Amino acid sequence: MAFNQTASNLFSQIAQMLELTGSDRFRVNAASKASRELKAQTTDLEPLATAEDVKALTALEGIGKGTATKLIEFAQTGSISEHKELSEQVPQGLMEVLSIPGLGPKTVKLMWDDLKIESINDLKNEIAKGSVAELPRMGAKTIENIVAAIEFMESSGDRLHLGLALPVAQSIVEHMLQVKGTKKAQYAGSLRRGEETIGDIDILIVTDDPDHAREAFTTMPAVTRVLANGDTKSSVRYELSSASERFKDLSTPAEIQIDLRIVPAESWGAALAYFTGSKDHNVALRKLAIKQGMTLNEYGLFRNNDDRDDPIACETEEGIYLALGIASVPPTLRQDRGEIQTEELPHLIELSDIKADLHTHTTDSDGKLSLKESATLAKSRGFHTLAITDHSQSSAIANGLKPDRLKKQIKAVHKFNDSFDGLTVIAGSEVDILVDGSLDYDDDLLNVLDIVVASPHAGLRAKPKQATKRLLKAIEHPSVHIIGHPTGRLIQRRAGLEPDINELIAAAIEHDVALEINAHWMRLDLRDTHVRAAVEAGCKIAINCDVHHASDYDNLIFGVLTGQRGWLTPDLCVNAWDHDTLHAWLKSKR
Ligand code: DGT
Ligand code: CA
Ligand code: CA
Ligand code: ZN
Repeated sequence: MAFNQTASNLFSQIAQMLELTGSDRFRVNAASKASRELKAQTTDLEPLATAEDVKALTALEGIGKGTATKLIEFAQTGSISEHKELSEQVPQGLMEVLSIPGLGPKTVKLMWDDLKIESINDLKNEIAKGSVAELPRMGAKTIENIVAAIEFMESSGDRLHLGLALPVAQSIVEHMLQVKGTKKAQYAGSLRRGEETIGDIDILIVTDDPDHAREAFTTMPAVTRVLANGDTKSSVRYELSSASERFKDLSTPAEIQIDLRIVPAESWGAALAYFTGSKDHNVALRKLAIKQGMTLNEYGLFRNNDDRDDPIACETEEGIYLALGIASVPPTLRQDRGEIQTEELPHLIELSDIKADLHTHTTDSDGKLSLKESATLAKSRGFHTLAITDHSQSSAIANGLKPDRLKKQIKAVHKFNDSFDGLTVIAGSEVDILVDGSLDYDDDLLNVLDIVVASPHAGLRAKPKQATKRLLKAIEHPSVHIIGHPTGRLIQRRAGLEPDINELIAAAIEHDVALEINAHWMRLDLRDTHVRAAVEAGCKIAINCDVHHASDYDNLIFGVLTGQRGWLTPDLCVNAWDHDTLHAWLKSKR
């Protein structure tokens, strides 16, 4: 449902820009309400908007005639004219100023009006001059916080989160495939390897009409600058519709570089292998080739002394691995971490193996989906089990459930499950692991839940030793099935806990607890290297979407890619087990 999400982001930006340009309250509120409503929709609005079906759109809760018209415009033209017009009035740099945590539109407008601040750089200069301190409600502490936030944003680099890069790459591949003459198009690089952040997007194509391809690539609406446009390679800067409101305080670049390479049809496999990398994997492969009297490059694998026009393998990646005498290495394993030396590579987990989500929120805490909406989505994905795990009582901001509310919810979930066919819905909790390692409900209550996911949420700056102790205590608790996002890190934003991961893995095996890969692209925690250690030790792993919004179910792929990078096989992943195996494990802890 990328359409809903992107449209929601556009409306959120419209609201912000209206506010910055001094529009009236009514228009601002209408745009930000539209943004929220779009995000909350459980139906994909793209087909309706494409079909110009105003009636069907306005029949949905929260969508009025005005929003419907703009959605249709967005489906047809890829943009909304109101958004475009406002973008001409509001400097892009000012939107970046607005993305600094702790700065709201009112203050930013004042900075723009009174101090002519139009970028983060301007803001830094004005703070240094002392003029920001003279604005109303600007205490020393507030300014200190702004400076710290800017420093953090600048230090977290300009790599893009996997979950933000993938849809961009997919849409460009689709765009290029539609250009006359294109025979093949595929993204390569770190993105194809499923890395958690992406430096730039690499796209390879085969085409009969290179001029046309270059033209189509360099004139995409989001291109802000053409960096290179040669015979075989074009590079552009590409503007991202900035991260959604939900991730307002997430540091993400405003633009990313995209490289397009036009490769000869006959060396497609060799080029794909070369540009997928990783560099270390390529180096190791080339060494292996040299040892066998061969040369490997982006045009093919050649026997030394042979005719350079007559490669041994070059059309497919598999052909190259085969000719080198090793197993074909899936892109996610190309890290030079033993994949070339391992005779039989594992049968990696795939998206289609996942049959359950065991960590999801509903409107009872901070989720946006009702029990029924979430169950319907889970069922439509072919899942056999869905666990409802709302927040526990200490998570006040997340509207965590007090014991009474939880008891009522358990009954409601069980009753719902009896009436809902084709999916088993179970009652659980994402219970806070408190700072001392104890859990946020008493043992009797935990023990009547069908599933307990225990996660750290607060106190994430603890020292490593204390973090280990805290998490070990939760693992040892007899009612706990899964440790949710074990470190609590947020990629490029918060380091999170740094426990001794090997100790956690050993304890998880001893107490038959699964460690979670949280599939949200902002978390991906456990990270790939932790998964690898867990898998080598034989520890159970869960891959959960931590669903709050309908679109969160789409994050599953990022969890699966992270699992693959950790050599995860379906037998160790509890979400890939069949219904009876999973439920027998859940019950074994009761
Ligand atoms: P990124 O963009 O920083 O997230 O990481 P990659 O891996 O996508 O790196 P990138 O975009 O610089 O290059 C794409 C691939 O091309 C890389 O994974 C391997 C290949 N490649 C690029 N430069 C070299 C090189 O100097 N030597 C070798 N062996 N391979 C290279
Ligand atoms: Ca790259
Ligand atoms: Ca590149
Ligand atoms: Zn959660």
